[in-house]
Amino acid sequence: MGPHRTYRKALSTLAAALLLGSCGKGTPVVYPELDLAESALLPKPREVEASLGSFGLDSLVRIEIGEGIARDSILRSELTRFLQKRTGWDLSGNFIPEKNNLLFWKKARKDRFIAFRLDAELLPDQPEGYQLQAFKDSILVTSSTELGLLWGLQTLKQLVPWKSNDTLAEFRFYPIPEGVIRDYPEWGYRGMMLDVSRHFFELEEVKALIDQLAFYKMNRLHLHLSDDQGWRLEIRSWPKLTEIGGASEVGKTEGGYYTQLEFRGIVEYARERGITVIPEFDMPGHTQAAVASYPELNGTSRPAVPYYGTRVGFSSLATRKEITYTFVDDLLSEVKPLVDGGIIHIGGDESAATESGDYRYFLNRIKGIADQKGIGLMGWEDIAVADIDSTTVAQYWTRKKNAEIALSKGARLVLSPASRAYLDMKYTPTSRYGLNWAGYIPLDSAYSWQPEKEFPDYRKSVLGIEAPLWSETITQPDEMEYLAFPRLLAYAELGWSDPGHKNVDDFKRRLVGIQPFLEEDGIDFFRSPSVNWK
Ligand code: TNX
Repeated sequence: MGPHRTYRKALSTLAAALLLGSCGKGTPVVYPELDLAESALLPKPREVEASLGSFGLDSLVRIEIGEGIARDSILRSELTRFLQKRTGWDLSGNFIPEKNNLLFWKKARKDRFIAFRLDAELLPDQPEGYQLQAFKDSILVTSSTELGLLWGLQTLKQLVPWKSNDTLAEFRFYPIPEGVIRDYPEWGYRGMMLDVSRHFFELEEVKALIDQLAFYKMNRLHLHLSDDQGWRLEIRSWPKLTEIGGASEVGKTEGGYYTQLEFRGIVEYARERGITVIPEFDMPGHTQAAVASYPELNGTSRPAVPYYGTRVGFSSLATRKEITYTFVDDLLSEVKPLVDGGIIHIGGDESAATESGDYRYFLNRIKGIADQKGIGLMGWEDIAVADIDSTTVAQYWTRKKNAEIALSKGARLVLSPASRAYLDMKYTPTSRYGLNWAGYIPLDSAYSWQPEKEFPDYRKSVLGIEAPLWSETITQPDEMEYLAFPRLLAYAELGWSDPGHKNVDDFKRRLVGIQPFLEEDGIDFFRSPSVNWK
């Protein structure tokens, strides 16, 4: 079938024709004909085959988390929590095999169940792919991986209607459209960055953001943990980083930091939900908070005092002093286990106060230390001038030339061009928050970005996309949400969906369908004027 598959139109949600089914006691029940292709799924799945009919989700449904699934408990708890929220039913006792809830198993439906199962044959080349089959009597979510099952769960959540059907049967049920979804992502790296340095965001606020990212199948959270205005992660061998550097933020309001235990909590919370956290420590520039904490690290003649403004490019580590490399070594040693040996981002952008030879020298020294520790580095595209290699990821944000140099050295790219992907750019000149140095990014132009067109041979050279949210102008969650939503959903779709299926009107239709989720979660999204919000 061609790229525009059978998205059947015209069948309204509660179609006129009804099918006959039966409830446990034999009373005839009619299940409505629903069209899966009309569902407001975001990001848009690859393939949807609608077959008219529905699965009736009721309080007696059995739920199975298949054998050998290590993420059993997160699948269970996420599903139970979600269904409780949506239906009011506590279905925690409905899981197979039966435990101590004999009462339920006496009544339980023999004819209907929801199952999550591993199947090595299912899209074996797509490590995040999954299939969701909805039949009259069962919903089967299958994947060759546990990640795939998590993404399948998010899709299932988006399929449960907001209201039960109270007219078609004597009991309450939620009809889920019948059909098959086969789905997998376009890119392996689908990220967002949050700058917690310019303004600090609390632990619970970051976790709430992780829930949002997971719901839209995004799988990377890059945390910008240090900059001129604040140092946000406890480093035990350099305690003043957070004692002094953790106290400041833009505008001189109260800063903050995460203890290693708290940060580890964020990493684990994210990982359970399919998201990898990438910690960034920006160096050798953007380091005023570090040098204010340890003046011996100061590489400029500027006083080593805290900074509360929003300028960039004035600070630098002392690139020719050995103490700086002791610092970097200690830092990487402490952070590596916190992210289970995953990628560490070392910034490297806008080091205008570092002489260019010193900049290269510094980066090459860091690269050596990282290699020796077996750490893969990521950095802003500026790092292309150093001796980077195929273990390095360069993040393209403004100069294509640099990104091309990085590629020529074997590095791979994550794409975040500021004029297309920066969540801190205002929507329009009247936006309440945000900057405009890279232009304005209304929702439609965010969605119209074509990351696959940025570099030739992109499947080899590009890992994916990331939408960074710098926090100079935002101090708390509602302000963060105003800039991030709804554009984040456009980036989620660019990261996941087939570019050949792209259609801005259809995207906006589905966005309106998703609106109740945003409202339920209290997300203060910007009412982009081009969308017919409810
Ligand atoms: C540029 S993007 C920066 C940040 C600012 C941002 C504001 C990048 C690598 N550096 O320091 O916060 O612009 O949009």
